[in-house]
Amino acid sequence: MSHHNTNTAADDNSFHPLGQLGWNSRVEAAFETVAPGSEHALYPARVTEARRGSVGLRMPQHETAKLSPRVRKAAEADHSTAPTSGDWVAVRRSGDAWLVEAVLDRAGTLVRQGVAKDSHDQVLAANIDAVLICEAADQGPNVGRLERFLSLAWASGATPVVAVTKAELAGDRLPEVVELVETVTTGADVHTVSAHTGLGLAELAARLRPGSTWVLLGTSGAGKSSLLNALAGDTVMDTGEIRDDRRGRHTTTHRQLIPMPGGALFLDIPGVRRIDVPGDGSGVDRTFADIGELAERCRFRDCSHGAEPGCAVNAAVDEGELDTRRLERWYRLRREAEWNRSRGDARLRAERRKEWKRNDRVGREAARLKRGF
Ligand SMILES: Nc1nc2c(ncn2[C@@H]2O[C@H](COP(=O)(O)OP(=O)(O)OP(=O)(O)O)[C@@H](O)[C@H]2O)c(=O)[nH]1
Ligand SMILES: [Mg+2]
Ligand SMILES: [Zn+2]
Repeated sequence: MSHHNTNTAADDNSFHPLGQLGWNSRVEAAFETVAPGSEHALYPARVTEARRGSVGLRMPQHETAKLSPRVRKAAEADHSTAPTSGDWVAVRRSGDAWLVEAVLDRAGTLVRQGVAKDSHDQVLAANIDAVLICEAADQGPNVGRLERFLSLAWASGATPVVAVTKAELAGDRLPEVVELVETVTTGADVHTVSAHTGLGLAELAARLRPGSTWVLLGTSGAGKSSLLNALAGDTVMDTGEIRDDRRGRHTTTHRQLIPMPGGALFLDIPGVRRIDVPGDGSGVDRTFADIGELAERCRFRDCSHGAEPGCAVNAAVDEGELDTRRLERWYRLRREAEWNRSRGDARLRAERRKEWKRNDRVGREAARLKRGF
């Protein structure tokens, strides 16, 4: 069993008014870095949903806040700095409205790589402790997709947990499905659940510690919202019939942070179809830790697992311990992570160039004004 380590007994926040929302000493310290220097009285709040130019908050009562000009401008320049679900923010009163003055330092962010040429990464969720990856038992499983979700989750810094959902629909195939899932989930616990029959719910619920923040990840129709409702014992999210996963067919349409009866928080997000592995390859490395361990036993430090003698990776393939298809997917995801990193670097370079040009222009303008012509 792997466990995330926030909110230990030494960090008991159940007495704090924001404790129900995941307030802890780390967040408190982050708040202390912005609060004292401000000319306004600032209050901490947690973002439950992000909208255009505003956010839904809990502090702990429900409020809506607009973004201050500074936060808005920063978000326009780099969308990944915009307050997102799960973020802790500092707000102030302005007339009869609330204004977000600062987004506090984040821990554990689920980041989706920008897919368009010049697009920024999208922060799907901030300050998360665990990622619950949902894969329906009756549709596969799709191991390649699971590996992508796992790479994304590991890169977030949070603990991935896998839920094989709709277990009762797999019938006799269930053991086979779970076994297949377990061949690709090195280091992550797998729970077999059914929102309809209640299978495995108590075991999963036992892992949801008060004040911890979980995010649900899976394709549309994987049963994320249904699982959430079943764990809550109540309808907290709408669920929908499975459609053919075309555009605009998602039942959950926006991200929302939902407190659960046991004190954990869940972020339900719309199904994700396309997962680009993050340029930071650490997520891929963790996902394929089994192959990484083999590679350490290769005779040569820089073994390419090609035709070299003493290659432990190839030996494992020969002995039937490692599936060549998994090995190929590892190569592919590593290449993709590298490509995404270089693309991110290229975008950063282009932006920096733009910034220099702008500064240049501003400098020339200032010099011109000084000269008086
Ligand atoms: N038989 C069975 N059906 C389930 C189970 N869990 C969910 N479903 C069905 O699967 C469909 C999709 O479920 P949702 O919970 O809406 O899926 P979702 O992952 O939230 O989908 P999006 O919000 O579109 O991302 C619904 O018709 C559910 O009734 C289950 O345990 N058993
Ligand atoms: Mg949903
Ligand atoms: Zn090798």
